[in-house]
Amino acid sequence: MATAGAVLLALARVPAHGEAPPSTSSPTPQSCASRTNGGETDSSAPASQRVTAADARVSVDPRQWGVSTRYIGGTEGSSRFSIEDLADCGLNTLRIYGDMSRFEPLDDDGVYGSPSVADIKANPNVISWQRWDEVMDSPYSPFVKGPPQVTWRSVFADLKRAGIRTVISLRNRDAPRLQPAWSPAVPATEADWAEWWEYVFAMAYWLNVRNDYRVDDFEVLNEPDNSPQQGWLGTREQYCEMVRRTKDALDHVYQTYLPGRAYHVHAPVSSGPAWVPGVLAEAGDHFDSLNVHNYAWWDKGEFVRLMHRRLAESGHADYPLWISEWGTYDVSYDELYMGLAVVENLIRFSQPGDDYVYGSHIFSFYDWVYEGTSRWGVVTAEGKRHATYHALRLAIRALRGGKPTFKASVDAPDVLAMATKEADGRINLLLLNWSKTVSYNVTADLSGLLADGVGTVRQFSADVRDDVIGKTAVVKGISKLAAPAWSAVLVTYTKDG
Ligand SMILES: [Ca+2]
Repeated sequence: MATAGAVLLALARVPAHGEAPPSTSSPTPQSCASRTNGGETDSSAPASQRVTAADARVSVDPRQWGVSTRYIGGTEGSSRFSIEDLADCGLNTLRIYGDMSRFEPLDDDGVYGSPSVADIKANPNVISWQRWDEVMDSPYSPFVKGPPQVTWRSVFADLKRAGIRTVISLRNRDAPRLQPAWSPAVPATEADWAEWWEYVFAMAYWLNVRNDYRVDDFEVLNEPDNSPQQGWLGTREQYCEMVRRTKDALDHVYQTYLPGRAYHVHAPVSSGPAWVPGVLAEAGDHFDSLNVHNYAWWDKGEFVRLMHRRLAESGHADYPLWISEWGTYDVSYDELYMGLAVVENLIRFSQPGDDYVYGSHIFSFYDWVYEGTSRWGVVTAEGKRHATYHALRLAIRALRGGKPTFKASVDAPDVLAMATKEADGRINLLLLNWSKTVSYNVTADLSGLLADGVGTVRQFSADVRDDVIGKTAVVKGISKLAAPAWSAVLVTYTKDG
């Protein structure tokens, strides 16, 4: 039996995400911002002299377009956990790797293949809950610099208290070490399946029946198509059986102990689109949320639209789409243009129809620190908040939570805009100026939504990090504001009086 310290050491060396960079390298910001029409300028001149001014007009359609993306969040990092960061940023979802190496590093009763599904159904206390309590009361891990008082239990409790929806990725083997060794890489025998069924049952039961942490979203594995890097060594067909067995265990927990409570099975959690049609065809009725990863942050929604087409083709058009890893791990989140790219993607996620994304997790919210190398997180291991943190927070203010959206047409191809409405009637106008060389003087026509009022202006740019920079009036529906080169601007309007 390993000591707790040995277990922690082992866990600390296991990244839940793989080491390989995306197969497609990131483009330069210039190619990303293909809308830029600022023209060629003398690049030898100081930046401040290269920016020119132009006028732009934004017209907001007062008819509701749709609702904004519901959930905006991050995948955990290996280096830190602070509920203050998550709450300050405004995340309302966090994705956690629910690896067996973390929660059942050793077979909890020491008898392989036991307890059986029938045993558990007859009496859930055949599971050694004392062992599960010990794991959940141990420090959150893999954990490089965190305080020991942050335990799995405190993480789940903090997330619930903060209203953050936890999505947990259930995984039999982690990556790239394929641990724990006692768990089969690909379940095949009834004993193998009994252990997996017990694991799924125990996670859901411990989180929601034995305790009340409200973790109701379960991913079946992480990037099973990315083999062997992400731990799954089976075929797509074997993965589909994994989905069916996982759902069966979750169905039993919720139907028996939490009748009427909603829960969600996410699949295929793939690294790309290849497995999506097959998994939808073979196991599409055994999950209810399409969950995929996409690191092509420059693709202008192409991947998301493909996923909606696949859902429609398989007869599952009503399934919510989650992108449980997106962003970059070869560009620093401290780059201004990554912040702008995050705003652009979240605006696109909030567009209706085939552009819509129900929930998303940036990879990774915190740095990955793995054997001396660091991946770029939105927040560093030391708690430094990169530029993208502030861009994300600005976008979250406007877009989080399924707010009514309003289409905003812009006559400048560099500028993307969208309006949303708060429950209390305030109107948000979010603008993104992708031009590095043109600063826009924007005339926004909000007349269908608001006659007279005042707007509080926030900005994200080279000089401003989601700070309030002033106010602007709305007079007869018209509001004037500035969108500097390479900026995102959020104006929140209230009616006079
Ligand atoms: Ca066992």
